[in-house]
Amino acid sequence: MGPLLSRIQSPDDVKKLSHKELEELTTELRAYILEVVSVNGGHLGAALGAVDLTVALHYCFTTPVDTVVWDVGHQVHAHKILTGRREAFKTFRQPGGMSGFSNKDESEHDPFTTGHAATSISTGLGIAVGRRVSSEGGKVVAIIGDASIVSGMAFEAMNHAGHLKDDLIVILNDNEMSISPTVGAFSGYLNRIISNPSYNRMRKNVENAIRHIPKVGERMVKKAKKIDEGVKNLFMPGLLFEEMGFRYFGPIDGHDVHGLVQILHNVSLIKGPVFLHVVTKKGRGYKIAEGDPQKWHASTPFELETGCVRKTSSSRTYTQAFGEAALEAAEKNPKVVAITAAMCDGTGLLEFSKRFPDRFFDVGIAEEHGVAFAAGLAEAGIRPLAAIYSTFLQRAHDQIIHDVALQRLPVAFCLDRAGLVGEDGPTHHGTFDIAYMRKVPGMTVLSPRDGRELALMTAFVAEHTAGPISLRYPRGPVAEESASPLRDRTPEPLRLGAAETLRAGKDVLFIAFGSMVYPAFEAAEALAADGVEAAVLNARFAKPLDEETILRLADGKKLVLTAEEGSLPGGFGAAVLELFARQDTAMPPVKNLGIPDRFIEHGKRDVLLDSIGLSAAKMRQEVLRTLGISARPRNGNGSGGEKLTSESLRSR
Ligand SMILES: Cc1ncc(C[n+]2csc(CCOP(=O)(O)OP(=O)(O)O)c2C)c(N)n1
Repeated sequence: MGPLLSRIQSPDDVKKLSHKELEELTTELRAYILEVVSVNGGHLGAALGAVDLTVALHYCFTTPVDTVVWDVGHQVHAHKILTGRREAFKTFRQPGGMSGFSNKDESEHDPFTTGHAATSISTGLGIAVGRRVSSEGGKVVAIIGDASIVSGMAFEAMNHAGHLKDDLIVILNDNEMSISPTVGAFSGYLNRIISNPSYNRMRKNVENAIRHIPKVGERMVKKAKKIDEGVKNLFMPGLLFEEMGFRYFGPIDGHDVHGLVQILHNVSLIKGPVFLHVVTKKGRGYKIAEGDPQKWHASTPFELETGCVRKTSSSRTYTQAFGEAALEAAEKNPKVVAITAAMCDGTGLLEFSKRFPDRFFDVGIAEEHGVAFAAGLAEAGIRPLAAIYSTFLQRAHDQIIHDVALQRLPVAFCLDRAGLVGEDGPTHHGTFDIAYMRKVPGMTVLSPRDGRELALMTAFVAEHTAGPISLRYPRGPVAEESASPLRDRTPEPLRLGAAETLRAGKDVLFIAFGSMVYPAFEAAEALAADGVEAAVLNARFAKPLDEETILRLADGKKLVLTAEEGSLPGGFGAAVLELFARQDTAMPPVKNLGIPDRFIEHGKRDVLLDSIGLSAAKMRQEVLRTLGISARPRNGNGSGGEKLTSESLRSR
């Protein structure tokens, strides 16, 4: 760690630095960020790009008296390091360590726990207005990226802010990139502002003029008005923001820390909403990342010198399996199209976008629009595959109900990262979709046990015409690449609402959904050694349930366990309970295994799953505990690898 950085305990220490030292600090921060992220992995490009802005913000403002709201919160590394978390930063994204995003439980300097895009202007405005209502002081700064600002929510917030006229500084951190290059007409508008040659000639003069505005309110306002009106009249940059009620300043060099300090100081004196357009470069200071900003948006651990990524696994992923199956579906049926909301690569659609550029739509960070757009396509007879992460589709819930389901339209929702996602943590875990989809009238909900079944299901949803359908699949390697005995079982052909019986057994029934089928099967195999005969049903569909098969297999069992990688309230297990409650005859006792009614922290996915009882070993324990059976000591490498003894069970 650099000598300056090792002296920084809090933002107060930043304020004591000279301008030259501020620059040195940005260099030391970048080196430290690279040192940690290269070992721990995580978001990188935007974090390196935001270092100078972060230093300038902490020089000019005093958090938490002033509030700085970072959008998404994937670029707050320098902010964390400067706000008392310098040493803790070494535990970045580690289990039990620091989160990879803004996190209000970590520090009073983080006003919100974030991870989803385009919320900062709304929440920042709320704080600004809340402070006015309760007669409290403190400036509010909301920072947002050029891809997020096109989200409906950001525009809604700006529209409101321009109307309310409360003091609010919105900083557009424009690096011309989303994860991939920013898409859409608006990005063209921003680009024209940045690249307008005549404006650029003037830019330095404008910056200098703003810097030298004196510290007095009225004169400052007049001068600022004069400057920005002059600029506006000459070149009209940022006119749109002006018309929305903001005072627009920019574009400003986001890597000139000295210039940023002066401009931030001066705009902080202006009353009402201010819009500061700052231009940064993703990956700034790390040439390898600057050269390929898409790849370096986030990374697994890598060699600092070479940029060589240390691959954690070479296994085929569900994302790949979906991408290939979507391509096949599109080849078969010319009406099949794919939609992504700024996650082309993440949803496995890169190849699709190249092969079928006219049938691929990246709507930007605009999940609500993406879903309503899919509704329109379906109404026009097209078969849209709306490939959106489970967590981000939460935002489009009304469109799912109002624009798709109520119209009985056959939109196929393809939900990647459904379940626990690991190191990204609670903002990104896709735990709610079974519940939020299952309750929608006319919705079909299904999930595969492995990559082979995902291929079957993708083909199925692409041809499903009876209303909307939701296909969820987890993050990570396909289950058939594990050592599980199920790998040798090719999935049976798929039929709407039909489950797949995988194992017979008279004592216990596991009804598992999606990613929980393999662990349930392994638990059942292991239970045989304990003298428990467990049947396993791969539910395939959470809606419609295969009621006939479930009731038949449940009959006479000592215990039924449902297993899902989704939230228990309203989830798959709840559907089975509802089915049992409708029966006139006595049903066996049921245990629902799933994600409890709380937010789950970040960590390794398999460790997190085990911690909430969703591993084969924990499922086995649950059966033994419930049935009051002592576990037989196991040797060898059975499910979960954990050796259970009666003592260890009793001590639990
Ligand atoms: C609602 C939502 N959709 C998608 C994402 C995934 N995502 C994370 S960062 C990002 C790009 C953000 O780009 P921008 O706002 O320009 O900020 P930058 O990363 O360039 O700083 C996307 C699409 C998200 N976090 N939230």
